[in-house]
Amino acid sequence: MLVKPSGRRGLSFAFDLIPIGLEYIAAYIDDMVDEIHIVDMELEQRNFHHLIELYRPDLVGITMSATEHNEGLRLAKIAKRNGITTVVGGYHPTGAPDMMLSYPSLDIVVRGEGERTMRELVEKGCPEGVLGVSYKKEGRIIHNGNRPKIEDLDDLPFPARHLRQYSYKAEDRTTDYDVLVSSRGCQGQCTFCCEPSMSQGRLRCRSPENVMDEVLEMMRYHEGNPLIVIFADPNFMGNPERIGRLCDLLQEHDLGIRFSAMVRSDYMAGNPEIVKKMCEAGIISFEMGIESPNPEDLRSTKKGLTTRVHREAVRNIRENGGSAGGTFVIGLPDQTEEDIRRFPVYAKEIGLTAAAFGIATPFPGTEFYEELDRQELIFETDWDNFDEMHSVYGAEHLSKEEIEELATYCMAKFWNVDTFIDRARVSQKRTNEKISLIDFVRERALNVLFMKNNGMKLQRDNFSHHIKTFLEAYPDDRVENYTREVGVHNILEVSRFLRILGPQTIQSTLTLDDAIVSFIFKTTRSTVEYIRVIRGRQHSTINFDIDLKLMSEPNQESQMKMAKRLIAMILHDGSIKRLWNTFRFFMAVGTEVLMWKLIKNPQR
Ligand code: B12
Ligand code: SF4
Repeated sequence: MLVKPSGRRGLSFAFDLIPIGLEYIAAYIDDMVDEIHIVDMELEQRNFHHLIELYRPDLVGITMSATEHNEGLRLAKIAKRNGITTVVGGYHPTGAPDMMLSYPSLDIVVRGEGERTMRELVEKGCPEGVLGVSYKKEGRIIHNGNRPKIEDLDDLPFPARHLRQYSYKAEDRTTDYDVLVSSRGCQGQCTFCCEPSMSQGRLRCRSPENVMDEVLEMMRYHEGNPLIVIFADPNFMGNPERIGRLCDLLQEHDLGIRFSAMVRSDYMAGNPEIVKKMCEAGIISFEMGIESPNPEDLRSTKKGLTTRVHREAVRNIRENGGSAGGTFVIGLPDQTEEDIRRFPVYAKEIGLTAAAFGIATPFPGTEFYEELDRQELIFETDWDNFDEMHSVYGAEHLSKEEIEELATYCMAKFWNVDTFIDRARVSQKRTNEKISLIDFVRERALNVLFMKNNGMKLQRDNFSHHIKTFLEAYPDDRVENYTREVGVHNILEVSRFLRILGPQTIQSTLTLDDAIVSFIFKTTRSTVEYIRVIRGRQHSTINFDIDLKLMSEPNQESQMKMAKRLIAMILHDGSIKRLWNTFRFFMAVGTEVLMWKLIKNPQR
């Protein structure tokens, strides 16, 4: 029984995480075991005791990242109590085999790539002499030698999707989602990343033909449903010629899949023609480790990039209508508040259309961990918090609370209205179409939900405080300047909406205690003149007030309270003119929703 522990963290609040490593292992040993089951406790409805009873496994293998440490151990204990041998693998156990084996519930750690090691382990029935394994014998920990890497990845069977018991969904929770690994490893040496210890700075690639065969198999598995696929390669563009060939194959088949990939910005900057090809072949969403605008950070983390490269990479992606996403690492030992506040500004300046600001986290096995551990600076003992959203070690100039607040500040400063409009504007280059108002609003609702889930899970105790930080960061002159310049009506399909609505100044005010932020939408019969985000309020013709206190108490009662307040507020300012304006607003929204439904589902 191969198990992925539960515990969504960070990005996996946006979409389900697929335990592709376990599917690779299952495919590799499928022919030599009587039965094999892959259990994903995130999506599993039955409890673990029940599954143990049901499948009665001889061996339980658990995949683990740091944030799955606690939950993984809990499952291992249950397995052990039932007399089952337990094996763990993945980035976290590979980085800390001794620590893992200090737990009585864990018998064996598989370090690095798991396929061949697991096969040999199952074949032999004991860990002795199996390369890539650490285990306990007579109270001592034994580390067998490292297993050489699989040189020809085309030799591997495709991951055992046929054993999947769950339906994995993308951000919208309706579109099918899958993961594809077209290469392993990365030539990079970044001090905070687990890849250097996992793959020793080497990149190994599958042939484009072999990858294409898996794409076709994947299409059959998803029965032609709309599909979003993440290339889980740590460094997808590590061999640009190979990607060029893969794009040719993808274009020949024209399957309509939307792909996203994690790439290094130097490869994106240096290969504009391949970037163009990728966008044409459906690889349209990119995540780059930008890390910092500060050359000193790029040097100390051994990232090996320059800010010139950042800009060129983003330009190449934008020109082709792709989504240019960047991740930043905040809270490095000597960063100051001033340094970090520059991050979201820089992200906008270079033109990123998506950004995430992760808190520097020392994962076992990384150079960063070794250094901080040597200096005894790591104070966090709960592995749940090693999620790049919590500060876990003592930095020089900033406290834990300050760093976590700065992460929220960066998110708010970047993810403002102008960024959302800019994303739509860039994708228009590829589609040549305006985005429907309802699609745009639905996407924003998903973003808000993601931030809310993430925030509430991570900052349970001081969620309100973080909302306040968010509100304080939000007012920004850039929004008005940008929306005046580009004209929102040129990007979103709002002509019918504006005709019904007419000239208005719509104000939506968010409050939390004394923090007040208003969003103002100034419309004419055919244009959105501007969107403005200000502290406080201004004169308006239509007004909506939302008290965020109710949002931080997430229960049905508060939702009811919110609805009642909304109605009271609409009726409160009794002037006939205002009521009429508000009525027009709802008429315009209602018409858009109706038309959207008719277009999406014409037979109704
Ligand atoms: C792709 C990826 C993602 C994708 C996942 C897509 C999916 N699967 O659906 C996305 C973007 C969603 C993601 C999210 C996150 N990720 Co991530 N991600 C990666 C990446 C790039 C590759 C992982 C991968 O798929 N490898 C390919 C597969 C085939 O390998 P594998 O799973 O490791 O399995 C092999 C071996 O490890 C081993 N093995 C694994 N499990 C087991 C179990 C047994 C029993 C055995 C025998 C062997 C074994 O055998 C497998 C086959 O060879 C890595 C590495 C990197 N350089 O960045 C980070 C990495 C795994 N992610 C990391 C982090 C921190 C995160 C986030 C917390 C980031 C965030 N703040 O949001 C979230 C985690 C969400 C969660 N846990 O809830 C860290 C984990 C660090 C750690 N030690 O725990 C890594 C290592 C990056 C880093 N910082 O170095 N991630
Ligand atoms: S470039 Fe990315 S995957 Fe490679 S070592 Fe650096 S952070 Fe890790």
